[in-house]
Amino acid sequence: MAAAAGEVRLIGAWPSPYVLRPRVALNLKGVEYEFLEVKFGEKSELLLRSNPVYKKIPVLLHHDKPVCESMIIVEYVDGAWANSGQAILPADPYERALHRFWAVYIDDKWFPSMVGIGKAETEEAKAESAEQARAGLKLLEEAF
Ligand SMILES: N[C@@H](CCC(=O)N[C@@H](CS)C(=O)NCC(=O)O)C(=O)O
Repeated sequence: MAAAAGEVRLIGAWPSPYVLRPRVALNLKGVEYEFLEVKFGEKSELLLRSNPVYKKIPVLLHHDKPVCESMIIVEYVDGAWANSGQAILPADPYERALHRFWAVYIDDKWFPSMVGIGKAETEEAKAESAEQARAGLKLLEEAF
């Protein structure tokens, strides 16, 4: 869906998995947007103004109004462009709750174990994080 220049902008960095969420959502909806690439960890003036609480990417700017937090952005995109592309979240409240639950699980449990592999200072700690990540993936496979 063609958007007027500057109507939809996304502040992000390409390697961030959190930034991928709104990018996938915007693509599924066919919404054109401007990608405002920042360096990983860089706090641009626009980022600080748009997300003063967490100071994190991604931030969606729709008509200059900021929307923060990747899953909140996905839900916003789903609602704001409800009539274009495919629905992202299920309409049924229970199914929606289940989708939100697993998104929170990925953020709170699974992703930290992935990060833990890279940050581990001993082989033992690395193996422990890898095992947690594997178990988390198995759980996700079973859930879906
Ligand atoms: N809960 C946030 C997490 C976002 C997040 O952690 N973003 C990272 C990039 S992957 C960030 O901006 N890190 C910079 C920092 O922590 O200062 C979301 O889902 O959007």
